[in-house]
Amino acid sequence: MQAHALPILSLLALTLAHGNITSPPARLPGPAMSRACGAAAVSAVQSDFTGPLENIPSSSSNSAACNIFLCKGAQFADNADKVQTLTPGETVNFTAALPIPHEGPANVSIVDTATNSVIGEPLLEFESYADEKLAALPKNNTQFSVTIPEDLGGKCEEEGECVLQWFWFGTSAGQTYENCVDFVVV
Ligand SMILES: *[C@@H]1O[C@H](CO)[C@@H](O)[C@H](O)[C@H]1NC(C)=O
Ligand SMILES: *[C@@H]1O[C@H](CO)[C@@H](O)[C@H](O)[C@H]1NC(C)=O
Ligand SMILES: *[C@@H]1O[C@H](CO)[C@@H](O)[C@H](O)[C@H]1NC(C)=O
Ligand SMILES: *[C@@H]1O[C@H](CO)[C@@H](O)[C@H](O)[C@H]1NC(C)=O
Ligand SMILES: [Cu+2]
Repeated sequence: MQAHALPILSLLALTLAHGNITSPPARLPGPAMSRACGAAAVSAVQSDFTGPLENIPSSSSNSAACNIFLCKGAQFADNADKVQTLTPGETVNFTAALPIPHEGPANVSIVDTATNSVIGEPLLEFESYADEKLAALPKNNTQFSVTIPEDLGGKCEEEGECVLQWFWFGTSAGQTYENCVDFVVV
């Protein structure tokens, strides 16, 4: 019995994939997230990088340092090597993987990480994203681009201040997905 438990769990982990951003490089968990959110939260993300926020144990925690609903709990300190340098008006191409789609709304926005607030309007919005009832997903679900606004009001000039956050909510699944790309404008 015992001997079989591990392979079965591994198989489940492989089949429970849902979706994530694969380019540009998005924030991943690391030691700073472990300190802020706990090692169990990091393990949960690492067990399936495409899993929803609801699978991360500290999503109900009130720890001030950890907000799973901002960048999936991933911290700038663990990702300082991934900052994209962008210019106003620049187009940024994204690729996403959606191994298990769940229909619902999605968007990409610039988020001020200090306040977890959206700067300006969403850069891209899907009323209906990742619709598993379609024979094939539209290409724009996994390959899309956003344009950096001309005027960010002086924000997003310091590393860690702003992220491009991909957000997707699978309505019937009740599952939320987020990934954040750190960037600065020059
Ligand atoms: C996305 O998922 C892939 C496959 O599990 C993983 O290699 C990659 O690190 C993940 N990226 C993010 C930002 O979650
Ligand atoms: C972004 O995608 C567009 C359309 O597919 C392509 O023409 C453009 O070269 C891409 N830009 C970069 C920087 O890869
Ligand atoms: C993105 O979509 C979600 C789900 O509809 C919504 O809660 C959120 O407010 C949207 N973000 C923005 C910036 O509109
Ligand atoms: C994505 O593509 C579909 C199918 O072509 C289209 O109906 C939809 O408006 C597009 N969505 C966005 C946000 O570009
Ligand atoms: Cu899912």
